[in-house]
Amino acid sequence: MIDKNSPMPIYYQIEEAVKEQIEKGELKEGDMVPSEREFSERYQISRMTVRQAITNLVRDGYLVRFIGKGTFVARRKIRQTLFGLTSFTEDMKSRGMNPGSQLLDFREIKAPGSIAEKLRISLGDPVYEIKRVRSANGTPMAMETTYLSSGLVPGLTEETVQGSLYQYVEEKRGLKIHSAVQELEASVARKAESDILGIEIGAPLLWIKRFSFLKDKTPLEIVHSAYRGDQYRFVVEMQR
Ligand code: 16G
Repeated sequence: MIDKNSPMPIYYQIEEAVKEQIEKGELKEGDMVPSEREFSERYQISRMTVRQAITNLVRDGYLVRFIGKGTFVARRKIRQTLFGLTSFTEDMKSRGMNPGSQLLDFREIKAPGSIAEKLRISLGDPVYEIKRVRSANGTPMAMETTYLSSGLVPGLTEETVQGSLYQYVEEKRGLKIHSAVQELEASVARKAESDILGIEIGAPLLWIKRFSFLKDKTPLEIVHSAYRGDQYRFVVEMQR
């Protein structure tokens, strides 16, 4: 499994081997992985190298470490397909998980240029700015900042946005959410995201921007979100 002559660093080879074992089901959720000492003896490599690999696998969400107990295979990441336009609440419920929203900030502001342009409203028109931490069974998964025109979706309250925004838009406002464009970009957590999401500074994040539209192409929302890289895997299906 380890090729000491490979240009790939040894810690990287160990990481790949462990990920492959998890992928193949040879290592299952909750299984204990060998200790640093066992790894280093088995492959005749330094414990420093093993530690580096394990630390990276923990940071990336493949393994979890329990002090005094050992290191175990983590729960599989949430596989989020990008074929349908769903809400966070729907996504979590469809997995039998309990969705949560912690409100960090909720206010009505005058739309700055960039937001006004995307929502196709006038500069300074009122928009809601909503900052929420989204959680699944109590674990923070993502933080989201949402902009919606209050002209289009009036009557939002702190209480509403602690539930499902999409449900409010569709059921209470009678608007039909139709389509969205989404951009994904890799990043790492800085201090603010690490505090809010309960992850380490430098842990992997996926920044997602979603622009969603109603059937007549009226822009509905702009959402900037940071998803935890150790919890999520996004799946896209393509056809040729
Ligand atoms: C998802 C959407 C977000 C939408 C939210 C509504 C992504 C990247 N984002 O989190 O754009 O505002 O769902 O969820 O998927 P809610 O109806 O539970 O409030």
